[in-house]
Amino acid sequence: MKSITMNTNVLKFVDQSVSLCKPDKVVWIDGSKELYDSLLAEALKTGEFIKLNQELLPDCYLHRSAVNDVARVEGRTFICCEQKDDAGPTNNWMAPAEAYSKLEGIFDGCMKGRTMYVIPYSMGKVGTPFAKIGIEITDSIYVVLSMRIMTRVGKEILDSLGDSNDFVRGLHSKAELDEEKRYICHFPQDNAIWSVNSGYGGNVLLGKKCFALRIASCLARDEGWLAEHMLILGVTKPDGKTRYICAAFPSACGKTNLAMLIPPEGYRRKGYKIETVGDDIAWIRPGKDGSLYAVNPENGFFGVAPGTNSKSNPNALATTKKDTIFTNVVLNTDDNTVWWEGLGEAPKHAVNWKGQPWTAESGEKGAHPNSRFTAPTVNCPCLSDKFATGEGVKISAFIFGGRRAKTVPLVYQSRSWQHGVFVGSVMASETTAAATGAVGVLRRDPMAMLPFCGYNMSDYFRHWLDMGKKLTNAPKIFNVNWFRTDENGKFIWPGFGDNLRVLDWIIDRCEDAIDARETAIGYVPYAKDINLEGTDVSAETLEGLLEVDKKQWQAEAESIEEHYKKFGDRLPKELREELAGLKDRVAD
Ligand code: GTP
Ligand code: SPV
Ligand code: MN
Repeated sequence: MKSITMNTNVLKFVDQSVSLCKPDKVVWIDGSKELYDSLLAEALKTGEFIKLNQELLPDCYLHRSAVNDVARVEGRTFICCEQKDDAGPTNNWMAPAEAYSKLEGIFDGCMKGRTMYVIPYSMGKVGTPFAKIGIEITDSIYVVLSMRIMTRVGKEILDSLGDSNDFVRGLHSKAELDEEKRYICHFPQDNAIWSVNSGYGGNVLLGKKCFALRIASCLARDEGWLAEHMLILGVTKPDGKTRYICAAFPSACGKTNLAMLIPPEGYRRKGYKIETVGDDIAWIRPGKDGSLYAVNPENGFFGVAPGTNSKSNPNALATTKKDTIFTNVVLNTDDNTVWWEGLGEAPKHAVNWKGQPWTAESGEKGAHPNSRFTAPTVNCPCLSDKFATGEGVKISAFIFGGRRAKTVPLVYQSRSWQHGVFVGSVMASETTAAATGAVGVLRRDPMAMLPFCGYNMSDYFRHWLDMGKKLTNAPKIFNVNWFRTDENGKFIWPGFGDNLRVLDWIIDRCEDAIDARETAIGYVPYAKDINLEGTDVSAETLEGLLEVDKKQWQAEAESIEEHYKKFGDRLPKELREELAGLKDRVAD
């Protein structure tokens, strides 16, 4: 097929990839429906896609990944810059020359007998100051059809690129799906990403974590903005004014849910509204007025399926009713629809995520815990108008948070921007199924960026500190924890829609409308200021959720000290001062 651009930089990139991968043919993804339809037909023929009930789920398909390929592989993800120190202590590092030569060996001839697809795409709305272009080369139809949902794809992207060389070069091949030869390599100095031997979303939809976070975090450092693992939501209060909030929680810790929350009945009656701008990634730039403005650079949601239901997240469920690709969920063979744990009664006749006959009585999970839906943003019933315009929304608050069974209260406000950066830098969470490895182990995940920061995390903290200094109207910084558990291991706080009760307090704090209790760790709400009307949470339980236990925080400070050790001298001294301050305040 003929190329659809005259851009010599793009043509050269494609030529080089063809020489290396040796595909039988090359197909340029021009964005036309005819082309997508023919690829879909092929995927249905080979079994890569399964057509679902088109009356109940129009244009929805099921895909199953290989059983050894169901999540991001952090151990095989590399930052390939010249100096190991520039990748820092939290990233795997390989020298660029070594990485290129190792991966060239694997890519060599990997597309023989296959078709190479060239996907021009944009992160951010084309023509806005936020937008950045990528080209992903792949041999996977799943990737093509998923990128169509997750990003803006087509010939118009190449038209907008003109003859520029300013695009991120992404090369992906499923190759043999061999775990031992699986590599996700990032080359910040070349704006390049090479991913091989995986077919799982986070490893292969290169616009997402690879570009929009790992590569973009490097661009953001150099250009004076922030690329963050954050949702963006708007809260409209009864006064009619919308305030926007960005929140960073680690993978599978509640971003999509918070971004789409439905206000509790009492709040709805009073006129509260929630709108979603983004559920996973925020690109944030300072405006002339000294405030920060955020956009969601994606065009779709790649959301966790298990736990999504008409009570926990009806907006997400509605979003997946058409034009959606489901990965690794259960197939209900009675009516050819999908199911996952938490959706309600299990189907009588079904096939599990591995493609085997399955019933709930087996005691095994039917859907993989990291099974996902890939759905267009426009399907979301509560999507913000600001998404379509692509203009940044002014951010009032940043929220950090994670899964903490103990120690961390429901919410607290940092003492200053610098203290807020400290709070983000020491964030910790119990691990989830979103990455391979043990689940439920407490690990420090600064700003939810541990697996996604494309450079030395000490420099990233420095960048955050510096950004704050340039802002005259910086967002206030908070920390939340929806996941405190009781003595039976049950979550104490109802969460989901009820999290608006906490957002409400946060907004009041941003507007200096309410007092708070100063504690050793920051400002905590007076229990009377969290509205519990319509919940079954007692005032006493809330007191417990807001408690700051000095003994626990002494241990926490010790653990933070350990965490900071690995950064050595490169850690900004301001953060060490913040730790010293915390230690002082929690001392007996
Ligand atoms: P990634 O897409 O991996 O970045 O995940 P995410 O941060 O968007 O997480 P998501 O909203 O998909 O939630 C992950 C899991 O956390 C789901 O099983 C949810 O049901 C659960 N969850 C989300 N919000 C809450 C909450 O407020 N309380 C409790 N207890 N669980 C929650
Ligand atoms: C996450 O793990 O944070 C996700 C899913 O949002 S993935 O695209 O796999 O990174
Ligand atoms: Mn995520």
